Amino acid sequence: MNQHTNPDREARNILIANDRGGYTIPTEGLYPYQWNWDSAITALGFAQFDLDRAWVEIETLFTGQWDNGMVPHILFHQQDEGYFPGPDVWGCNGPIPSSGIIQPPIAATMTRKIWEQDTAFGDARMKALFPKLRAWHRWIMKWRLDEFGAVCTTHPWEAGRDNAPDWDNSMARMDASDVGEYKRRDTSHVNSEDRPTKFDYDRYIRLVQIGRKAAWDQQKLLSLNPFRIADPTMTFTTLRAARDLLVISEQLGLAAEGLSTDIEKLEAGARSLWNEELGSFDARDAHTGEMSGSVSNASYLCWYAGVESDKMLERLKATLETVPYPVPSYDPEMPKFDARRYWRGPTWAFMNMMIGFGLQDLGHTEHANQLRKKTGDLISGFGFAEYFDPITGSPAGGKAFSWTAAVWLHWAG
Ligand code: 9WN
Repeated sequence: MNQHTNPDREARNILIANDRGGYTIPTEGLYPYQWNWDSAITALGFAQFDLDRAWVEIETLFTGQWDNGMVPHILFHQQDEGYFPGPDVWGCNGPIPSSGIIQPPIAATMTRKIWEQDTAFGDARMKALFPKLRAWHRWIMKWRLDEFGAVCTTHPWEAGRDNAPDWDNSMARMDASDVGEYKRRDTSHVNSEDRPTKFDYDRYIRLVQIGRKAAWDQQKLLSLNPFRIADPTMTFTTLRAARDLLVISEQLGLAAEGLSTDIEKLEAGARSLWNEELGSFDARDAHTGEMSGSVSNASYLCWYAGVESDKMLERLKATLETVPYPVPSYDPEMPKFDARRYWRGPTWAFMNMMIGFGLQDLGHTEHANQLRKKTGDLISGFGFAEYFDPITGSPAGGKAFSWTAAVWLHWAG
């Protein structure tokens, strides 16, 4: 462990160094573009010392919004050979070169927090953003709901938890034999043992090829895309976004037709992800109906969505007591747990913050504080890493990471 003596300054400096003028890259080298949910978290960090810059982060993200309302998961503001797959592989036609999928819609929630903090200019900037946030929400409600009202991810990158065990069975059913040659860049920046495997990458790229061939036509992809999974990340974040959009619209006197109905549908969808046998919220393959049997850190986002669960609270208590650096992205008791390999075990500070927001909102203050303190100790002890080994705390992945810095500034520090 290497104590960081002035983490406040370090965190601010990371955001400033990763700022590319209007948008922030997650980390130098590994991720040289603007990522959707990273930016929403990063904006919260900027809000602690530069409110205007916080707004700009979100406003820049929405300059990449497609005409149909979709907000891409990556905006390729400029070309960079250090990342694969780049804009030429995705083949999209939005206002800014981009990927063709989304990420969990947390922008409405984080923007609400910035708006509440900005008593001087917040209302005007929120009024300008609101129709865009609303349009993205409409797009998700139109294209991503399953028959129960849960929200589906159509690519492992879409849920933002690339190689989570939640997708294993669905990925194993996919044929990627005709993916062709390609060159990964991620493993030239960080340890390949900590990254998704080739088996996974072949399927990530194959899914991009399928989307591109369909010109990202969502109607066609409903039947063409072999990967469609109702998942706790997408469902809980969309439900929370709908609740926040409703509150914003009420306070600013903006039209909100449909939002209350959306909330009802999404609440039913969220409940449908409860796996009684597992005793946890879980993912479900929308093509087969099969549950994944995964307890992930996304399972604990229920409170973030305003969904109470005594059983998840019991589970969280046990996790806080037994795992040295919680919350692991996959339950250490389960056979597929891997303390280093990306979303198959490691702890992610920004997920902890979102779990903490939910706990606090639903009155579980003691647990929220415990989680905040443990996350703070992790960052001040091991630095601003992309993610951490939940057993030893050792840092992994990219260094000087924007969302870890933002978590420190906004919540954990
Ligand atoms: C693909 C940027 C992103 C995060 C994701 C994380 C990782 C990308 C990758 O990095 O995904 O989107 O190439 O591995 O899984 O959550 O937004 O930090």
